[in-house]
Amino acid sequence: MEMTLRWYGPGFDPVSLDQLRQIPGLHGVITSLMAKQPGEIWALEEINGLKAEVEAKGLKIFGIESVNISDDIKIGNGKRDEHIENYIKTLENIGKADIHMICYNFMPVFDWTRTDLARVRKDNSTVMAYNQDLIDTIDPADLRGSMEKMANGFTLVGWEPERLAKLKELFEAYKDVDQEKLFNNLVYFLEAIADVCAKYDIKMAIHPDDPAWPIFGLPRIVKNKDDIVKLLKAVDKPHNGITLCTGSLGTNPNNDICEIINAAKGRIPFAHIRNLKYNSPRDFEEAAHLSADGSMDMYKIMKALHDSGFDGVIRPDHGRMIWGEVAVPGYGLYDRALGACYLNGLWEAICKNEA
Ligand code: CS2
Ligand code: MN
Repeated sequence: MEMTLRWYGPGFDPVSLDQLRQIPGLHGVITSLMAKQPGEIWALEEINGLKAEVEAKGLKIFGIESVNISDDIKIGNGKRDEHIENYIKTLENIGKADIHMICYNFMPVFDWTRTDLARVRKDNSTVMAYNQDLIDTIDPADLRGSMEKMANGFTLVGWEPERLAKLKELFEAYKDVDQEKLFNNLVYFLEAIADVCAKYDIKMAIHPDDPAWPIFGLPRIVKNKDDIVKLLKAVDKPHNGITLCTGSLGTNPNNDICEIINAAKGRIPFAHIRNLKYNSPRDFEEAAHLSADGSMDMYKIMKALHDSGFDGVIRPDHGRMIWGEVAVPGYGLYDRALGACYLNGLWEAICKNEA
């Protein structure tokens, strides 16, 4: 298992590699070329430039999160095949740069969705939160505006201004895309990239839906164990894997994370481990990674991962904003560093207890 943290890259992340490299047990990062638009080719030089920056600090790139999938590929229209061709060229270059894991998502329009990016807790730290009543009443365009206002001036992944400036057209473009069509488009994409992934030993790790149910009438197809098993069977090839994101799948308390781990055994190259707290069936908020701070049992999850033979990459996912830090919401240094150390501690205890 390799413990990593996400680093948004130069110019996009107030957290530095110099800070990350001082987290004990951290040997690398998950990163991306944040300025690239979905559908563009990533040149080998650009990837090697990012790699050189990370390696100059004694760290390694253990994966890319993300090479985003264009809406044309998700909808299955217009430039789909051109964008898939470009994606294949990008995968070739990522493979040539000796990087072998990509986290991506197939959520229509929005990536993870929250209604509050800085809900104040009793300890005066802040967390991201979700309230279904608000989602049921807010216009998506207003949600976009409020997310941008709460984002501390940072670009939120999946909420890129360029893409969401065309929000009305996007919803129009997806109007005939139901779950089945979205799923078939995902299979089409995964089959098209199978050869290049085999050639360069690249594992694609699809990120689950967050929250794990359809929102604004948009279909979502990576919500639970059945969805995941169906996808892994539909393209039963080594490159087709999942990102086990406990905080995304965990938004639905009916999702048994340990059961999902066992159902996807051997097909989990990447895991986002984070905790959350259910306030009601229609309201949840994020939490510190420590089990007792939220509603999830992080020991049980890490044990299930270990016992499933997991040998992939882990990163602590969204943390609280603590100690007055201002950073990309969910991606402050301090609480993710605390999370990385806690998760490493759990892992060490599980491994030594097995010995
Ligand atoms: C991330 C996702 O911040 C997060 O919740 O886990 O945005 C993830 O990076 C994307 O869905 C992957 O494409
Ligand atoms: Mn995640």
